[in-house]
Order: sequence, then structure tokens, then C-alpha cells
Amino acid sequence: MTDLFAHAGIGGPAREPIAEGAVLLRGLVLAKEAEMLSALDDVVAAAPFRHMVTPGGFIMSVAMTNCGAAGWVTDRRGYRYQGDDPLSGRPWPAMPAVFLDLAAGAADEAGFPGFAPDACLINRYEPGAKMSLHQDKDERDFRQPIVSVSLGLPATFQFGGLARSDKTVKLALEHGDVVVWGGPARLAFHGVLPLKDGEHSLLGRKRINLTFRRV
Ligand code: MD3
Ligand code: FE
Repeated sequence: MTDLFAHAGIGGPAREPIAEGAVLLRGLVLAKEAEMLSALDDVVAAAPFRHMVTPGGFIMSVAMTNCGAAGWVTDRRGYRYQGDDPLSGRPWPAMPAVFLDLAAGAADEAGFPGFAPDACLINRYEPGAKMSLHQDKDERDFRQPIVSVSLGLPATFQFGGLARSDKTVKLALEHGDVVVWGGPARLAFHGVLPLKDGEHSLLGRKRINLTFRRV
């Protein structure tokens, strides 16, 4: 089927290849925006954002929480996934169905049918917050993609290669964008430049990023 009319909803969302294994689905969230934001409010009410500490003792500028059977955490002991929220000692909030559907649908669209994420890391950027270049390798099976969802203020995302020293390309990620990172892109170094101040009509002075993982 042709993709010429993708923006009209014929043939599915517009797929933009970013790199081998990485596909940008611009605006994919917009149709479910209200439902997504309402589900996000529920998760954050049960498991608030917090600034975690790296094993090296630095406080992260990005505030984080999680939903799903497992959540990503860092403290002086290291990085890991765990079933309980260390703040409350209770399980992370369940993954909302609207999150699961969006992530599975995006992965399917990008050529990864049957993606069933069991963790969703939720990152909150306020002006100046950044994420240094890193790889996501705390998961067991790198054949599983990661699906990322951007909401709120736009950010400049950096995407490199399999070595930290490989050259990086910059990409603007905007409200509603979804990216599926699989295949050779799965272990690529990536990061986010310091968030520029601004005002988003729905989210105010912040950016929220959701990453769906099979851990
Ligand atoms: C490429 N988050 O949570 S999303 C992270 O915008 C993370 O908050 C960034 O990197 C953010 O780990 C970037 C895009 C992204 C997420 C995971 C990836 C790109 C990726 C995993 C592998 C390769
Ligand atoms: Fe990452």
C-alpha cells in the first residue's frame, strides 16, 4: 500500500526512517493525546516523579517514575529494574491499556509484531534538564525494540553509533512523536541536550518522555 496519504489516515502513520532499525512515527500519539495524558496523571499520582542518584553519586537532572511490572531505578548500588517503587515499597502502577496499545501498535508499524512491554520509564525534563550520551543495556533481550514517546516541549535528541566516540546526529523530537528503536539501532549511544525553556499548551514548561521496554 502506498504511504502517500499517510497524513490523511490512509495507509497508516507516516514512517520516517532515522537510521538502520530506527523509525520515527511523527504525531502518532495525537489521536490518543487526551487519554494518554489522563493515564499519565493517574500513574504520577500513585508513583510521583523523583530525582534518582547515579552509582557515582550524581543527582539526575531528569526526574523519573515508572509503570508496569518492572521499573528502572538507579541509586548508589547501581542501575536495575525492580518490581517495587523504592519510594513507597509498593509495586509500580500497572501499565495503562492506552500506553500498551500505543507502544505495541507503534512497534508493529515499525516491523516488530508482538511487542509486549513490561516496563515504561517516564522521564520529566524541566528547562536545563538533559540526558548524557548512554546506551540502554539493562534489558535481557536486545532483539526487543524500545518504543519512545515524546510529549510537551520539543527536545534535541542526539543519536550516535555503537561506540561512544562515534559521530552523532541531532533530531528534534516534538509533542506526539513516537520512535521505535530496534535492530542495529537498539544499542546505539543516544542522549538529550539541555531542554530549552518554553511553554507547551498542554504540559507547560516541561517535556515528558515515555520509553517502553521488555526487560
Ligand atoms: C535509542 N530517554 O530513557 S528517548 C532513556 O528523551 C532515554 O528521555 C531519552 O534515552 C528521552 O533511556 C531518549 C529515545 C530513545 C530511547 C531509548 C533508546 C532512543 C534510544 C534505546 C536505544 C537506542
Ligand atoms: Fe536511553
